[in-house]
Formats: sequence, C-alpha cells, structure tokens
Amino acid sequence: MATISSAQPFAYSFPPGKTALIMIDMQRDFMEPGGFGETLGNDVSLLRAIIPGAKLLLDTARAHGIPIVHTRECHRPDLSDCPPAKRERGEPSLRIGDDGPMGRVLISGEPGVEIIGELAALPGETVLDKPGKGAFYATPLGDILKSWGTTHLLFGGVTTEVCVQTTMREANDRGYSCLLVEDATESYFPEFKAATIDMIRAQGAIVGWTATAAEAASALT
Ligand code: TIU
Repeated sequence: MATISSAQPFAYSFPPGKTALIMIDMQRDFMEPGGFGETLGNDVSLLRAIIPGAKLLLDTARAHGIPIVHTRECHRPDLSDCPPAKRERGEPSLRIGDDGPMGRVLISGEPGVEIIGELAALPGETVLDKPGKGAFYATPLGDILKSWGTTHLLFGGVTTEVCVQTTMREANDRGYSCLLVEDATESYFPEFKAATIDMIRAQGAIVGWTATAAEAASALT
C-alpha cells in the first residue's frame, strides 16, 4: 500500500496494483488554438501550465506499472452519438462537426482529437473515446476497470470542473477511491479549478482526495 500522507483532506492510501490513472481529454481540441475550447470563447493557453505535472503523473504511473486510460471527447462522423442539445448549445464560433483549422470539431479521427504530443499515449496504454463529459457514459470504461481489478483511481486532465469532475463523481458513485492530481488538471477558469478542488475535499472527502504529482510520485518510491 502506498500512502500520500499530505493529501487533502487527509491521507490517501492506494494499492498500486489495483490503481489506474485516468488522464482526461488532453487533446488538441481543448489545448490548442482553433479547437473546440477556443470556439467556446476560452483562452486555451492557460491549460499549458499543467503539461509538466501531467507528464510527471504519466511517467510515475508508467514507472510503477499503473495502467493508464487516456480519454478523448469526440463524436462519430455522422454525429449519431452527439445529442442535438449538446451541438446546439450556446453561440460557439464553430459547432461540433463543423470544419475547423484542426479538421472537423470534436469528431473522432480528426487532428483536433489527437492527444498533444508531450502527453501522447504509449503502445499498450488504453485510449478511450467518449461522447459525454463523463468517461463512464456510453463507454466500456467500467468493464475495463473491472477486468483490471481496479479499486483506486488517480485523475488528471482537462477541464477540471467539466470532464474531470464529472468523471470523478461518476467514479466515486461506482465505489472507486479517487484522487485528483492538482497540478495535472486545469480549467479555463482558475476560480472554477480552485472551487472544484475545495468541493472534492469538503465534507470528509465527499468525492475524493487531492494531492500534487510530486506527492503521488514520492508515495510510490
Ligand atoms: N468546455 C470545457 O471546459 N470542457 C469540455 O467541454 N470538455 C472537457 O472538459 N473535456
């Protein structure tokens, strides 16, 4: 058992052999200009600050045999898995499925859906396409984790209060003990990241724990 004694709101213990890392949506569509994140009116450059923390988290998992699931938010080319309510929401400059500078926005197989080079999946790692904000909805993630015997989940990725928090809440309800890695997750809204971290830890870890990537790494050495 590894323990991060400095985790918040109290120590987080996890069995490395029953732990998986879920890295959420570190794809060009959210991280680079011209993608879905920018079409929604966001300054995507803010997200680059977490690349070192996310890399440390990935490398730590790789060094300790912790399996990694990289998710990507995207839809089928015919949009059959994209509810009209999602596509028609708001006033984006380009909608899901429209042609943009990185191909069709949020469509599987297009360049915008690729994970950024610094954090790309290695051979043998699981890459999971998901149509929702949560990674359990309409995906085999639950079955994959069951087949691995997973009980504990580490989380990184973007954005903190949208896809990361949704997935972490879904996982918490499914009985996983979850840790959000603070410097491996980012939001377009720094105050939303801070609030998410606070609400996860509140009420005695009602949704889970938080710690830094370095703290997770040192718990494993
Ligand atoms: N817009 C936003 O903050 N996030 C998303 O739409 N998807 C994810 O968080 N991946």
